Amino acid sequence: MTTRFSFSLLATDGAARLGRIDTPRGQIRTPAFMPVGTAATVKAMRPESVAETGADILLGNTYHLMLRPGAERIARLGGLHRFMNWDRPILTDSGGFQVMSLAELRKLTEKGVTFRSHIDGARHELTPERSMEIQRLLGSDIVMAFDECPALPADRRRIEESMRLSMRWAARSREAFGDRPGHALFGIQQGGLERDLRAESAAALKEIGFDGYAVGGLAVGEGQAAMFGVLDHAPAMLPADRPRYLMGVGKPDDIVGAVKRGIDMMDCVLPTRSGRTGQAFTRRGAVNIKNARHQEDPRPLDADCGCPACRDYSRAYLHHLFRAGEILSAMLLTWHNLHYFQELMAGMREAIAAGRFAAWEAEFHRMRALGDI
Ligand code: PRF
Ligand code: ZN
Repeated sequence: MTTRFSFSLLATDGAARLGRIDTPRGQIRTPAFMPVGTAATVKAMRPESVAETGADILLGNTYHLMLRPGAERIARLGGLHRFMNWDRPILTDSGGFQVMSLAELRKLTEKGVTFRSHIDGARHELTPERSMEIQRLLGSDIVMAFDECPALPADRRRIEESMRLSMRWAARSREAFGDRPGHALFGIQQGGLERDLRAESAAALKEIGFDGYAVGGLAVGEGQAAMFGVLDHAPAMLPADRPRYLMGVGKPDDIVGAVKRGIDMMDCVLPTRSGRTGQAFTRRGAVNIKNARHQEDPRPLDADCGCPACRDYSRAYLHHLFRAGEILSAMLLTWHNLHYFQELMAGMREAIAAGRFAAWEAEFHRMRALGDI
């Protein structure tokens, strides 16, 4: 192994951070946005196209891959990178969050969680130990600790008990992960909107010791103001010399607000899922391509975007493809959205490097206020 996993903090501007993660599979420029490749594919995109949008790292899911096609099968086929033909870093989520949102007949105990598959109803069990084993079989570069995340609103008692269970699971995750040079294990802070529980969780994770730290348990129904309220203090509770990852976030303005508050990594299905439902993100806000106002518009989606959808096609054509239910519609809009999210990250990285984040953010909000074309 030539490179071990390491994080370098290159510049700061207020709480915003510019950094670089080095892994044996390549560098991750931070702040980073990770496209979601749930089922060993970023839906509607070939992996080389995902790389062309500027992504350094993808997210994969323990839950989906253990059910189909199975972690042992992927391992026999050479691991997830080879299976899906993506040779750059992959971060995998640990499964607990997806079990709670997708699986049926869930049963939570100290040991872990048992559930029935949402695909065929088969019984399965996930524990911290099994989650670490699955993520190792997949060949994940950044492994997430096994946690539990209650939906909000929830009462304080429930948040507190769940957070403490997640911290015991974090210690078991650390133990089961062992020492794997070149691979990283991230702990996940929980604690809902409660500042003292967030602090208790951060202290527990730091005591165990991780290669990076995620802020979990947000974007689960609390709204942006409450989420930013937590992000005003939670990132600073985590070690400054490790990457900080905000899980499952978010819309462009959520991402900008999170980076402003000291977050280095994020993931979300929004650019890919929206690409399949006709929603495109541009500097002037969201555009719904199925709207009749686009049906004879010869202009591109965004004249300043260099992606294939904007470079080679009109709004009228994209509208037609969507209305006709054509597969190319999902392909082009997903490409555009991923390109937009990566440009957003690149813009923030440049602004932090130049010490101009506040001005960049003002311009970001000014453009959105103008509205579409
Ligand atoms: N934990 C894990 N995955 C997650 C979350 C979490 O809290 C969230 C919350 N936004 C998204 N994905 N393991
Ligand atoms: Zn575009």
